[in-house]
Amino acid sequence: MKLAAIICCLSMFVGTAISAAPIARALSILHPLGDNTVMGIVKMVEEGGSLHITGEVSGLVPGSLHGFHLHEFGDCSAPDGTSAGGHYNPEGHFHAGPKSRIRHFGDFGNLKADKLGVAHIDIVVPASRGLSLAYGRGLVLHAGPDDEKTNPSGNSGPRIACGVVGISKL
Ligand SMILES: [Cu+2]
Ligand SMILES: [Zn+2]
Repeated sequence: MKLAAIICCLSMFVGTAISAAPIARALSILHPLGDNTVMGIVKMVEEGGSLHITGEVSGLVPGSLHGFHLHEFGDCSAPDGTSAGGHYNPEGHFHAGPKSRIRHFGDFGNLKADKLGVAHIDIVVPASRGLSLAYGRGLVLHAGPDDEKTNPSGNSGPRIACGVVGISKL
């Protein structure tokens, strides 16, 4: 009985120690969907109530704009990316742009390709609920621009690249 009590207390201590370690960085490799050749690497860091999203996506039409979101599921298995589900929206808000506090958690706005067809990502979004919500979900890039107002997804068209968000050390 005494031993059981010790093991119980010990496991509680270990459990507390593990959950106390904050995980504040994420990485996602975007893979092309269907016939696209779009590829990318995206990093996310939690910085005092915001998410800072950086990275690069290549294989885009020069000068083009593309809706970019965190979707509910980290499942990019469907050829058209629909297995990733809709925009991740734990608070039940309407679709909006990345600057809005009232938006889908996953509304990251648009990526713009440069003249070489490469989008350089540098987005800061308010994130009152932390990055831990993003792990294991799916990042999706769309063929068209996100108008940042039309529900449920900003009218940004088919999905052209998808990646799962993982815990990162760097
Ligand atoms: Cu999307
Ligand atoms: Zn949305």
